[in-house]
Amino acid sequence: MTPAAKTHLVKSLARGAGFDLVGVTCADPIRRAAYYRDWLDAGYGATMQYLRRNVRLRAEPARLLDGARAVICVALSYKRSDGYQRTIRPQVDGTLPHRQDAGATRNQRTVRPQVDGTLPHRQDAGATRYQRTVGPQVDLGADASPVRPTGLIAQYARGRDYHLVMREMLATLVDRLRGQLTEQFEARAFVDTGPLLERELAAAAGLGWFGRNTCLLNERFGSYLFLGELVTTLDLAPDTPVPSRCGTCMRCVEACPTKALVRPRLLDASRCIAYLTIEHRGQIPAEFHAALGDRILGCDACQQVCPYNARAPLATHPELVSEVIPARVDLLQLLSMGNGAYRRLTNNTAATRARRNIWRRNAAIVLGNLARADEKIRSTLKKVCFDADPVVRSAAEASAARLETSA
Ligand code: B12
Ligand code: SF4
Ligand code: SF4
Repeated sequence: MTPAAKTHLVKSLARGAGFDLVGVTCADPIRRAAYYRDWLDAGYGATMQYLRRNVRLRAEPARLLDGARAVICVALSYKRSDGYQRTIRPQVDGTLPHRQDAGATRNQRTVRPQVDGTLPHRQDAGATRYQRTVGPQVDLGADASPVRPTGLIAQYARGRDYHLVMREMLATLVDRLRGQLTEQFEARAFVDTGPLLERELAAAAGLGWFGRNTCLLNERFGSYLFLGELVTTLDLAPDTPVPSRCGTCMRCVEACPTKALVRPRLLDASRCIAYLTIEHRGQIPAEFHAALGDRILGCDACQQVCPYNARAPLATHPELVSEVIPARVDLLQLLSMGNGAYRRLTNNTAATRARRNIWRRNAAIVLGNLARADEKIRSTLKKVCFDADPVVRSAAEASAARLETSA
């Protein structure tokens, strides 16, 4: 069978296995790997030490499998009905955002890219940093009573764990390929956890382009896409990358609540709410508390405003769209949750990445953002000021103090 015919078969089987997008790139060394190293050296990877491991493997996917020739890249949509908002969610209590908050939606077109193509150092990036002191006030939930405040969970974490779902789908794809091809081949599957530059590979395979929020963005499916790969010994015909179609749009950069997008396509993870609420294990610096708003785990702000996500169809994979974790979770319950409740809440979801006390830390911070806090909330927070976990304790202390000053 010719490489073109095999590639055709791979694509039709991948679609049959349920993937929304599939493309092929060769397993050659990655051209822009130096960008990744510079990004880490500039400090944008924050405390994510695992990104520093296997840097060479990330740059050379062929090292992941003897005789590797191609990488089959797949994507699966996880877009939910709250995947698009023209502007970042209005405050439900009817108050206007503080002036500092309004700054979050200001046009950043004046942030000049560095013409020499080098990355600004984190300290330099501070020049464009956003000094937020007062943040959005937390939605008490449309149907919730004022004493049951809730916090928001990012879309990617709500369904069944995409690592499990997509690895199973990739295994099905390999089985079907073995059933149809007479030649022997090897294939190794990756979804998120392997030492690969997944966006880079997906872009090379023509699945989409890098949005200004750094996400891989497809013209039809938008950016709520999980990525996965099969590194394989099969000889396949590579696809061609697609050009960027962001045009003059800057909505994602403008919408970022913490100005983590230092400039288009450059993310300072140490400022990103997804990093702060999931990956970061210590105390969240006070300068970000208000900007968290009501976000408990992850952040979708820079995707929610993307016009391509307005048009994209809703995800159809039943396990990814299932609400294993609801969109909004009761903050007081989170704060008091024990190990059993934590397991019941997060089992089989990608949200297990954040341990129980990380969830509790985040809930404590979000409670401090409440526009109105009754006595129950204040007394619960005060109790948590004596928590055994120093990080949870300090988050509760900061929030109790904020509620005191806003009373
Ligand atoms: C570390 C990590 C994070 C970090 C850092 C994110 C980041 N932007 O780097 C944090 C914790 C902040 C994070 C957050 C999220 N993540 Co994450 N994350 C990863 C992980 C494990 C590594 C990414 C990485 O290497 N970053 C380092 C930077 C330098 O690399 P990069 O962003 O891939 O950039 C490459 C290209 O963008 C390109 N490039 C960058 N700039 C420029 C500029 C020009 C001019 C050009 C031409 C190219 C170019 O070169 C880079 C190096 O190859 C990947 C899985 C993987 N192994 O790839 C998932 C991954 C990127 N994350 C994913 C998701 C879903 C998220 C969240 C949406 C989750 C959430 N809702 O909270 C957010 C999105 C935040 C955002 N705006 O990016 C998906 C993204 C899918 C997609 N459509 O892009 C991935 C691919 C996991 C998966 N398998 O699906 N994540
Ligand atoms: S995920 Fe949130 S904090 Fe991170 S870059 Fe996007 S909007 Fe900013
Ligand atoms: S919001 Fe605009 S700039 Fe950002 S990724 Fe979408 S199209 Fe590109």
